[in-house]
Amino acid sequence: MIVTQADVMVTSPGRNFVTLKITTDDGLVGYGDATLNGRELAVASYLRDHVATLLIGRDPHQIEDTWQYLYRGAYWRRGPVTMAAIAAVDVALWDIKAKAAGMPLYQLLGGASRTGALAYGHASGFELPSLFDSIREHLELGYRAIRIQSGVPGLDTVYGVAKSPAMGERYDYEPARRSAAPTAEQWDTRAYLRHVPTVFEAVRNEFGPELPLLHDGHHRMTPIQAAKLGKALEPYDLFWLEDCTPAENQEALRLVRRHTTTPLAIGEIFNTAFDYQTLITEQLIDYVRSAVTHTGGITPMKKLFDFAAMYQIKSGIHGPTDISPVGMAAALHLDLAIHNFGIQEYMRHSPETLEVFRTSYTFTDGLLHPGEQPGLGVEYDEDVADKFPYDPAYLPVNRLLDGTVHDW
Ligand code: EZ4
Ligand code: CO
Repeated sequence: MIVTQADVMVTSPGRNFVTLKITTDDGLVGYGDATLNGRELAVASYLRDHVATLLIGRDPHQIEDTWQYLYRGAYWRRGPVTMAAIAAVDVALWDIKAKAAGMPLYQLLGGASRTGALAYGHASGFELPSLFDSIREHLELGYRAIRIQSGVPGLDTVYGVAKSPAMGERYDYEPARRSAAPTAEQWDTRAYLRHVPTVFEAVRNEFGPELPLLHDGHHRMTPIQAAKLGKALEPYDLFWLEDCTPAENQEALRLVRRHTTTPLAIGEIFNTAFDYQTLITEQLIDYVRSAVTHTGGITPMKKLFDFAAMYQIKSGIHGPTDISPVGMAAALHLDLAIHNFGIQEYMRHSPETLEVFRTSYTFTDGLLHPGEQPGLGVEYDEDVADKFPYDPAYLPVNRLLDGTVHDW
């Protein structure tokens, strides 16, 4: 079998997605997600202009060799654009291999280690009543674990919080906004640190001690601020505190870890195992947050999780709606197969997105399952996709109240 065609497809059913389609002379087709929110066309160009022709004539079964060829062969290693492009190729080849084997992909990764993958959803509200409503909605949908993001007194816009959920706005479809330039959000870390523990106290009082609760700090704290928050949240028994600091400085986590037993999750903006080296070997985190789509695909993610397992660190694969259903399916096959699964983020895609991407994964009683279709189990409808042309969208930027740009 050889690769005969590699097409890069961009569609925008409510938000932008980049998908690689690899076709073989046997007529098998594999899909890979190459979506990098807010910088989509850079990955599309990387694939179209620099990778597609290299794939033609290759044996699609040689996944490891193709991965190394693209990673080492580029000479310029790592980085989100390169690693998203390589991920798309890797996942598309795994899709083809599993289809050729007539098995769902998880079978090729070692088979199922569990009946389903525990998912967490995103509840949010500017005030406690709307936050409580959002939590109840998620419980009704079957979620057994919930991320909590709340407004902060004095701030008009806050990461992770739907502005008008009563108007039917779901935070899930955000935050890439369709505008010629990024929108601006505000931030005040001290106000946030004063407020968040009161929110978790109220949520625990209302919903009891059992429900696993998560929170995303979104890279906004210094190490000592993160340590303080982790400590303040200990009475509320979080499942994890995510991205408490901008963790490209891995050493920062030593200070946080010294001060708190709140479990820590990091890595949605990382793109290789090297980004985790200190964090894993020094056991500074509890959950690896990488997305399959942004970390080079299934091949390196399996290695990364096996490495993490030696230190009792678990998975918490990134699953926002800017990961396409193809990237989501790839995550679910890994979730089912690896031993050190922790939790899977699941925000649910919009109906328009699910018209383009026909998925066979399921969400039942709070657990996700990739389904039993051969391959990834996702089909891409090109006719529907063509109805939704690319539409530029940016993530917001964040400014402190005095105008200083802060981490978003
Ligand atoms: O803001 O993927 O934990 N989830 C997140 C996400 C990120 C988006 C950015 O594109 O932090 O919602
Ligand atoms: Co996050």
